[in-house]
Amino acid sequence: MTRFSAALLCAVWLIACDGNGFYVTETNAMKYCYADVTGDGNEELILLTPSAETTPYGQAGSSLYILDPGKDLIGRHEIISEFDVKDMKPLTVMAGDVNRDGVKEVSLKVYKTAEYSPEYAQRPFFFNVSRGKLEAVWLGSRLARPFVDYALADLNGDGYEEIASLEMAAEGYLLAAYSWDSFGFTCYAKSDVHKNIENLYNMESPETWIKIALESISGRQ
Ligand SMILES: [Ca+2]
Ligand SMILES: [Ca+2]
Ligand SMILES: [Ca+2]
Repeated sequence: MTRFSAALLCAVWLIACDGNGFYVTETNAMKYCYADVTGDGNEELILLTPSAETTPYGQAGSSLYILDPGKDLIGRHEIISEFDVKDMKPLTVMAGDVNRDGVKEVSLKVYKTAEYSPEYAQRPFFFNVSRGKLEAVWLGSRLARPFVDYALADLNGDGYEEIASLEMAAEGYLLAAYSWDSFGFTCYAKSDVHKNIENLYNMESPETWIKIALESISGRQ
């Protein structure tokens, strides 16, 4: 490495992490959301940076940052916590208080194997980051069926988030709703099976939870 390229690399590194700050750019913000995950009443910016690895479901993330939200996404943000999550191959990040304890969990949709399920698959993981550590709340090996995607949304209007998932059934697709039951999630509602996803999105007079589920799954960045 020449002295010039070493200096350039150093300068780029300094811009990305000056002191306790992280500089968000259009390329390092792979997936992000805003939520109060520290339990102090103020929202944080929760951001996944990209890794070099891709999966059948798209690019996998590298680091999970909990950042001071600042004014804009692009720019320097104070780092509250930083976690290396690349081994779990996270595909996206979201947040919600799924276990109803007053603190929002960070959920990573990951692409990995599980202890009793050795094939690679999308799996829903939940963590508490409010104590500056990545504390596992629930590392799900699966939902009731293989899923296309899931979102966190208040499906029943009680102020806490449930899991809304778009799942594959033998004859098509369905939506399912899961709520926390102190050890994990229980499926408490599901839609009819629709032959294709378009039919599911265009179903006539859907129930309220289905409407919210469809909006939250389709509205995720
Ligand atoms: Ca907070
Ligand atoms: Ca919680
Ligand atoms: Ca709820």
